[in-house]
Amino acid sequence: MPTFDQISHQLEHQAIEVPSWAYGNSGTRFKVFGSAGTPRSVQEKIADAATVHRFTGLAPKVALHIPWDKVEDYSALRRYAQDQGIEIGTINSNTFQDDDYKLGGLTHHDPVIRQKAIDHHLECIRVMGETGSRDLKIWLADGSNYPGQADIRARQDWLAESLAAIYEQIADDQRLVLEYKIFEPAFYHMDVPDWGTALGHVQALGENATVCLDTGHHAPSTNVEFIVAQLLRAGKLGSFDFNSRFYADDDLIVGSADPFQLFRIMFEVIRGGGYGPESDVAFMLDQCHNIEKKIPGQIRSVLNVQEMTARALMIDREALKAAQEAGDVLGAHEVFMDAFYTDVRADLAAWRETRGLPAHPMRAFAESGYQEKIEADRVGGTQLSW
Ligand code: RM4
Ligand code: MN
Repeated sequence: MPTFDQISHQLEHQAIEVPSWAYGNSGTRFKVFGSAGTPRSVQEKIADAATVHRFTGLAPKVALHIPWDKVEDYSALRRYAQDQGIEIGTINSNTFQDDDYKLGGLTHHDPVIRQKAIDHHLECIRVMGETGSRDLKIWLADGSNYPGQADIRARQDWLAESLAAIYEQIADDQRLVLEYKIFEPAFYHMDVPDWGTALGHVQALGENATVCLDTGHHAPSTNVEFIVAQLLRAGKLGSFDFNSRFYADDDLIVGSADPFQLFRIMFEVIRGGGYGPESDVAFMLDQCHNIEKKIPGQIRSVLNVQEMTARALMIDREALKAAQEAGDVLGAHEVFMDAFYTDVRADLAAWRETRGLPAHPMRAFAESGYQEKIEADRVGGTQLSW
């Protein structure tokens, strides 16, 4: 097995995009708990995101959500982010909170509503021009609750038309990234429920259209790393929305519910060429911190990704291949598990120090006084993430 020192240079390529909404208050349909220090503006969310980057060196970009992060001057917002030491990443559209979208947005039976939803995406593309963002990520809440309620077939045709109208405005250096989700908020059918549907649509659009894999958006026991392998093989894995789940779309800290799954995903990413300077896969978090503190929650998350990436990089690929080709079932499995069971935390701490970062980012943040400062300063921060 390679040593940590043999793989550590590859960790320099790691860049994770944090979501602006992770810093706002969030909750379940039962309760949103307020928290001290909550950002009162998008600038304060960006400042918190930049703090995660300062303590970890892992999070150079923050993803925004429109209209949650709407401002007058996006060029100024871009400069603000740069002054804080980060860039603005993916722009996420939102067609799930306007009454007009009750029965759908891009897939609505009424062309007037469809056009409204298309126009929202065109606005997002204009925002991207000013923020310097590459990716427009589209997640649709569209679907139906009762059999017979909607023409599920016609809605696919409307979706294809709507997406084509949006894609037309995507510049050569931009991408449209389509996210899928098995259920919720619609319970009978979703218009983009799975990676096959998403892949079909983005393949019809063209080269700059790809799929976003949100790790919380599958049926229980789905083999997510197999989907990773398939999308990479098709050249269509655009981005991840990382989070963990026990039951449905729980949006918990990535790597907390099932670190082994994160390891398996990172292995397929590396195996499939999705990791490193040549890859254009965006590694985003899509999480909510309902009861824990938000900034430490995000720091923990990016560290979890780093840890499982390091372990996945340590798989002895040659030994694995040899065992596979010899038909050595348990030998191959052992090579795989050897890397998974290797504790890299001390090595990572030492490596961080060589790069001028705190060895223990969680501890360093706790001791920095940042949390106390925002709790004292940001009085009245009720900024909801939705
Ligand atoms: C959705 C989906 C999107 C995210 C919103 C907040 O479930 O995962 O990616 O933008 O939540
Ligand atoms: Mn998501």
